[in-house]
Amino acid sequence: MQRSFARLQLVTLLLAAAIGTRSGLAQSVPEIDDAGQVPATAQPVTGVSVQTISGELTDDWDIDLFRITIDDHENFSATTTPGPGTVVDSRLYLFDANGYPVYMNDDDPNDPVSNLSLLAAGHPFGPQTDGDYILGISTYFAIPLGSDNEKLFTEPDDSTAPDYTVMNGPASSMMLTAWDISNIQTPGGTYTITVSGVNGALAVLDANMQAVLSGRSVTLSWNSMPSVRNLRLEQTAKSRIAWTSVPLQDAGYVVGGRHQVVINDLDPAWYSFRLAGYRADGTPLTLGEVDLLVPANNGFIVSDAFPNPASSSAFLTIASDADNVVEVELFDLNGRRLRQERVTLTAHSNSRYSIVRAGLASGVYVLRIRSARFNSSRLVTFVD
Ligand SMILES: [Ca+2]
Ligand SMILES: [Ca+2]
Ligand SMILES: [Ca+2]
Repeated sequence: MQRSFARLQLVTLLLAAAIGTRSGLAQSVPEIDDAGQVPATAQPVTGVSVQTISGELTDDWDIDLFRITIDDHENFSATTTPGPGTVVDSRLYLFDANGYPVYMNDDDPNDPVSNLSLLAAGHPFGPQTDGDYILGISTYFAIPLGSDNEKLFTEPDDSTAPDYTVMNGPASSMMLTAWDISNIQTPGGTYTITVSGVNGALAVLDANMQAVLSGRSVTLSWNSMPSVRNLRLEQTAKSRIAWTSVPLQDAGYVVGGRHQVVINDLDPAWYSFRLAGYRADGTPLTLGEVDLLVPANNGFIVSDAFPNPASSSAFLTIASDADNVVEVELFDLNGRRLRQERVTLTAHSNSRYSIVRAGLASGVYVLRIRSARFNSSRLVTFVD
């Protein structure tokens, strides 16, 4: 018991330390093992207020990519800084979350002698929105390539009198799939990338979630959200309060394309589906939400009357999978029709039908809701 308690205390302390770090202290993020060189293997940078990212290009041809969240794109910058063992000639690259080129730089225009690099803030080639990006570093001079084997960025080496101190914009509409390392001329080494605008705060992410209904099966699809952890799907029938959670396979690191999941045998009802997850630093995210009517075989849904019993009025909700007109009739228990009304329905939207007591004695009444292909009834009780 004593040992367990001590361990618990340690865990608590570590948690407190982690939370303390998250609540504002600037962070130094180390490379773990070896950061990958394609979007699918980029190392996620966790935490907020990231100030530096440090690691090592272990070989001349090592390339390291990091997933970062830029929450202040106008002030985003990244620069390699000198230190013992630092790589002697670096290049820095920024790609969007899917690996499309944003901008790159070889030599810092403010310090071209160092051969270190700067992705300058406020540059027209720089990031135009907050969100998730991939920051890359290599030696001079690896060349990022698209799936067509073409260069992703304009290259200073393309000109006869190359200026290595410019910011280079995209030269391709492809995303990063490989690197040309045949021209690398400088050895690897350690690096420290100092960044600004990388605070890891919540950026709006939209997974473009969509639902397609077939019978009583729904296919839900959404864009990959590479930086999202513990992705889960939640669903609720509209009439219920509780959301039930369906854990999904962690979609982290998957890039490009769309994910999809099929949910079968849904009971006829109104549903909301919600895609949720967590940012790497633990911030909860809602990535998409979609409403869906799963109609009964006849294409209609009619709720029970509510409240029931009622004192002065009740209502029911009618929905259809197509534009429709239904007839709503009210009978007493002797089968006498007391009211008759036509209700116009718009496809995939709820129509609320009110049953006003006005003049009805207390007792049980039958509501019949019908159209050419539908006939259903509900009971409503009025009490004094
Ligand atoms: Ca490395
Ligand atoms: Ca690497
Ligand atoms: Ca350089």
